Amino acid sequence: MKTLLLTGFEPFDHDVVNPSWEAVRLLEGVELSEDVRIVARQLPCAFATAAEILIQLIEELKPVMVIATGLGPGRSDISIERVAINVNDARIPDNLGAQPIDTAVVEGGPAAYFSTLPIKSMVRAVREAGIAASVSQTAGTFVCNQVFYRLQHALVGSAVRSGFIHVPGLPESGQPSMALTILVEGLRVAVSTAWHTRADIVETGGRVS
Ligand code: PCA
Repeated sequence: MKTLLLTGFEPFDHDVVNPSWEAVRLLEGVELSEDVRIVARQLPCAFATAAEILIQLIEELKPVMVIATGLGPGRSDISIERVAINVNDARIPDNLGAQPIDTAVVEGGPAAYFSTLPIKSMVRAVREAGIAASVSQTAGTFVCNQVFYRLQHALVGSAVRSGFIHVPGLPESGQPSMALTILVEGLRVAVSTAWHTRADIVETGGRVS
């Protein structure tokens, strides 16, 4: 059996749950095809350790695809990220108290990396399943963007495609939200579409602002 590595984050900013992990852990073991199944892992919300752990997991599990997910507070849909940028600019401290401001993710690295997932196809498939989704043009400048950038940096030139998805809060957060069962189904559709689609489609999938 081959592995599609799917990660979610631990809670941060005084939250007690992180919907990215709550959803991803329910997808552990899901078979995407006869020979590929999802392996779910949690990442710490810390600049010093999250990307290191992800890269270690890639070495250990030798996945055929890697999709990281995180909570995007205020997001109202499943946001398929297009681009990771080479900037850390933390609005709040991470779970280890680090708050890098205007530092590079990778010193001397390119300004940005694009997702290598078929982002438009993923948006379309999730929408066709009746679940809100869009392409997002920024993954922010906190731990999620850092992990996304390090992920793309680590896999440059590799046949393993990778990317990042931000998810809304849960209804009890009082923020724009999505129910957990819908989130799980939306992520399942997004991940399955990523795995089964080689060439992306060309159509609108972004938001107006
Ligand atoms: N969201 C944060 C970090 C962890 C998470 O789930 C972010 O968007 O950077």
